[in-house]
Amino acid sequence: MYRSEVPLYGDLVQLVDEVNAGAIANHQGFEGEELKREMEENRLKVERHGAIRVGKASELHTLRRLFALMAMFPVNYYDLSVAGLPVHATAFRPITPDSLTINPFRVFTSLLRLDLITDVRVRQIALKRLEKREIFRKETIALVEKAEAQGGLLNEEDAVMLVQHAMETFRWQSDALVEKEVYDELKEAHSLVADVVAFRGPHINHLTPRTLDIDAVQARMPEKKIESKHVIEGPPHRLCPILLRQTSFQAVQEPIYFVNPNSNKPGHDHKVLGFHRARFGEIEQRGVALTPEGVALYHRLMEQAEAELARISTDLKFAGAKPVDNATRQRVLQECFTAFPESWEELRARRLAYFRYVRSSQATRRPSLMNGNPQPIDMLIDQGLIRVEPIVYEDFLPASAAGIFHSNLGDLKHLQVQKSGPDREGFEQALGEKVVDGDALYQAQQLESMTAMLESMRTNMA
Ligand code: OOG
Ligand code: NI
Repeated sequence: MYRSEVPLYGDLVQLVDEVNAGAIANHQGFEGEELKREMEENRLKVERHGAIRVGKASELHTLRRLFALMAMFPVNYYDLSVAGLPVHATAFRPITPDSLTINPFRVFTSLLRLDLITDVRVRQIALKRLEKREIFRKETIALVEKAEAQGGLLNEEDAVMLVQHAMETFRWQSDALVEKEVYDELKEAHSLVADVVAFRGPHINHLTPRTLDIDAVQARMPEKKIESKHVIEGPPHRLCPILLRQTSFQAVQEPIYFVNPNSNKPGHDHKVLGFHRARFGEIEQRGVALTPEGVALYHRLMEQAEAELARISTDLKFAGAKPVDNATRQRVLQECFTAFPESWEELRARRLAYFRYVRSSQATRRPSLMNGNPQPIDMLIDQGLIRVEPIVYEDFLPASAAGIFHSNLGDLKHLQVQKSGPDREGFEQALGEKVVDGDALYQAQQLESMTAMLESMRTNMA
């Protein structure tokens, strides 16, 4: 659906597939772990995330119930008000290793926070328009209720129907919910308010394929006539990739048809033509999930880099030059991140990242990388009896998300957003459930792999 709606997205996916095929061909492999590699390549072929924005609590609540039927659960709370955006968000995604391997589809879902809009009139218009809006088909609601009554299950026929009806909620609808004057007024307050309130549904605003080499894709975008966002968000290139790096292409301008207040008078067209920018493309490269210690080190180094970049940017402005370009940004980040370990073994030994522990098929002795006080498990790794595999970071980074939002909302000159801090409680109340803690999931995955591995060693010895 999205590919036919936004053809440029299809071009981007093609570019990503080309780059990924090259990266896989050059890959040295995981010590003969063919099966695992194959699984990861299959995952990579289908791996996407999308994003939607909803306007009211009941919409988020129904989305939660709908996604739960697809084994997608809200993970983490993201407060975007710190970046001047009147939304908070979560990401619906699979949470078990098995379902992540089949298809790790995630939907970054934002809820509008009208309480942060300072203009009382705009707030009231938005409330009134949203109140009457219904983004789900009645068939969707009926099937969700049916499934819930059957313990979360549907027969095949109903399941197919549910997907078909539910999909319509996310489709682009060029017929606006409001008149042009209302759209203009909402947009003046904040483009995000217009994007949510002026439409009949929460159109998917981007779908993001995962690449193994984001620098290559960014460099090759002009080849496909794709105008990329100017810098890559997140950490720099690393030999052992960490967390998440993202870049996007600019939103496309699309026609929309506003409600015509004079349409019942003779001689007036039914609709009023206008334009809106909402839908864009994005790519991402995912690395290892970091422990709280790793995340703290990441933030410390990012802060250092941002301070240095701010200094360079001021100098450039002074000299009348353009803003900091991607090459400069990456160079500064690289310099700051020399303080971040760049081998899996060190990341593991210093407990900065999460790993899966697996028994090795053949023990291969190798020189010890340990110093200090190695634990028994470290010695087994040293002796090659245990192998470790990085656990992929499956979530998002608020600072990068804010950068992506901003690059696609255009110039926010008339920013009227209160900085009132997060409202996790309000979000969870709307959701009807607490969000899952992403960190706890990685920790559990690491621990479970360790337990299973030790258990298998014990049975083997007995
Ligand atoms: C969501 C932006 C956040 C990401 O990848 O961080 C996001 C939006 O623009 O609605 O998708
Ligand atoms: Ni995204």
